Amino acid sequence: MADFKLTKIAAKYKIKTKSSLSRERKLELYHFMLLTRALDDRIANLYRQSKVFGGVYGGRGEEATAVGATFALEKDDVIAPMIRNAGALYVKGLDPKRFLANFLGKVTGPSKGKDGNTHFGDLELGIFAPISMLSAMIPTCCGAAMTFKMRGEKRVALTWTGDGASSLGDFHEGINLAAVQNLPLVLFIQNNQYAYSTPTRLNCVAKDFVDKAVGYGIEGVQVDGNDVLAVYEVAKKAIDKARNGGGPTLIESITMRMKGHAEHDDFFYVPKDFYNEWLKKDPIVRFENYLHENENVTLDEFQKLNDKVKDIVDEAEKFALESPYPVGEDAAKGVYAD
Ligand SMILES: Cc1ncc(C[n+]2csc(CCOP(=O)(O)OP(=O)(O)O)c2C)c(N)n1
Repeated sequence: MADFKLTKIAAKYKIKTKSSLSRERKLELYHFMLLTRALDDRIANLYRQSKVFGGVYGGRGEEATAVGATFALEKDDVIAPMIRNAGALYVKGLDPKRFLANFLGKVTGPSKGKDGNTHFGDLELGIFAPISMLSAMIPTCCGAAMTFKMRGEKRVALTWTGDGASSLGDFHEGINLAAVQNLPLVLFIQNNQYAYSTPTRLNCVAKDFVDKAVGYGIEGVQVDGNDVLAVYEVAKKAIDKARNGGGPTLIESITMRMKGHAEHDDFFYVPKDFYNEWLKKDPIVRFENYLHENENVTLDEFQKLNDKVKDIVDEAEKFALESPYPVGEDAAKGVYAD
């Protein structure tokens, strides 16, 4: 079915970033952003059918920040994603089937049906499971980065924190430790304009979140978080620097959470005009315009890429729905080291 339509955008929203990536790699970026959004939407539907255990925290509008950053990593690098960064998991190689199965509490999910939502990891893929306490993954990543440094391994740890979470103690302790130890850490502040219902102006009086880097004597960079190529390029630079002994970088990625904090939150506190302005900067639509105009991606090609994602999501949903729930006897297994 040919239903793909290119939404034209105003000149001021067009992506003008110079990119070192090939056409093929750019199409991979597009694939991962589409996949992230399609899975987010599917999970939200399953939530409304009462098939999901726990809450559903999506990343609509923030796909470029997670996907662009992770795309710049090497296989042996590690990430600690937060609730808005599902796209990072797919880039790292997590099978969407396992992701959906986890939400449905099935044994085939990474936490084997013992935890709902996004609190899972996969150490073989280099993914640390999120600790629910906001910003706690920063010191955790410092630990990994320090290990890499002590072993003389050229590996990097990358994590994200929210604008709200950048006011917490672990953020400051973690960034300071990374700075004084010159650790191979890349830290994103994902400024999505809100911490639950609290707008950024009620959270921090610094003009820009990136200014927090100055206080710790490390490099800080600000990036348009809805331009996937820009996110990739700044991440790549920071990652290369970290890998070669140059120490940590703080990157503020400016984006917008285009839904409520979670599916139960109807978002009433976000002014309509503000939301509508961000809608024009949708990272997927902007990238589609870029690909069409700069890489000659045809509507037919877009259609095929969208169909492919739909097939992956349909298959993942079928797999998750058909997978069994865990049995009672297994409740205590895997809780501690066997
Ligand atoms: C230490 C701590 N306090 C409160 C919470 C509850 N909580 C979870 S997400 C959230 C909002 C976080 O906002 P932000 O850091 O800006 O990230 P965003 O949700 O916008 O991505 C809160 C208050 C928590 N998980 N940990």
